[in-house]
Amino acid sequence: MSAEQDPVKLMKQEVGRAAAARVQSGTIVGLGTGSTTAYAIEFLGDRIKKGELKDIKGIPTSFQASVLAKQYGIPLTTLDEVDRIDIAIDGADEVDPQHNLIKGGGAAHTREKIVDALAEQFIVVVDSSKIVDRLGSTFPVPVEVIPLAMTPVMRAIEKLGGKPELRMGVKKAGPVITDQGNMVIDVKFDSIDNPGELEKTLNNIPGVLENGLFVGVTDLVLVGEVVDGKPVIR
Ligand code: ABF
Repeated sequence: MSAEQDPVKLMKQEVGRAAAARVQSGTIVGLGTGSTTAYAIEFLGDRIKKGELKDIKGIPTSFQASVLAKQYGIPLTTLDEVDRIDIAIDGADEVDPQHNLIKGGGAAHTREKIVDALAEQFIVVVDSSKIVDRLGSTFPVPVEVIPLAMTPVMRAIEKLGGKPELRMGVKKAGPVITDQGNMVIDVKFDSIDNPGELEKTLNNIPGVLENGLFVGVTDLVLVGEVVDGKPVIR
């Protein structure tokens, strides 16, 4: 099957397109990370090229997002230069019924949280495999840690009942290093009863920069699904 016919790829494209269609001219746009958001960035670029979207500026949540934005002709700005973000589009690893999220599978959750939480409207783009009844059921909680604090942070997390694992890169040749030069621990919890409390508790451990629980920041979730071989957005 060619990539163009791959229904999962088509569905992610459609979710990205639906999110990009919500962006208006003259706005500041948070540009998320991951394969679904990459399509949204591509479609924003298409709309700019066609002349239907004018005077937008992007704020990337990762090096990956800034590279894609440049590739697709989206002018970039920084948080120092703007006083607002109108809309942000970003992916997620899990979405619960309250639209709380686990993010950070791409190790970009620290910058993602800064940008997504500042946005007037934060749109999450996912496929239906990301929808869960309870956060933590399929995905561990990513925690970005300043390297010198790795051991004490791991011990503190174990005391909280989590099982921390240092995230390794391709072929396990070394740890994944974030855009900020830090490392990521993936933490499995038996059960996350109160995601908001856990988000704060983890961030309170000295040496933790940010964790991947995003509680109370989502405004809209666009979910893609493949039904009878065709992409459907809900
Ligand atoms: C980023 O990319 C995340 O925080 C999440 O980890 C991931 C989702 O990627 P994809 O859309 O490829 O599943 O948004």
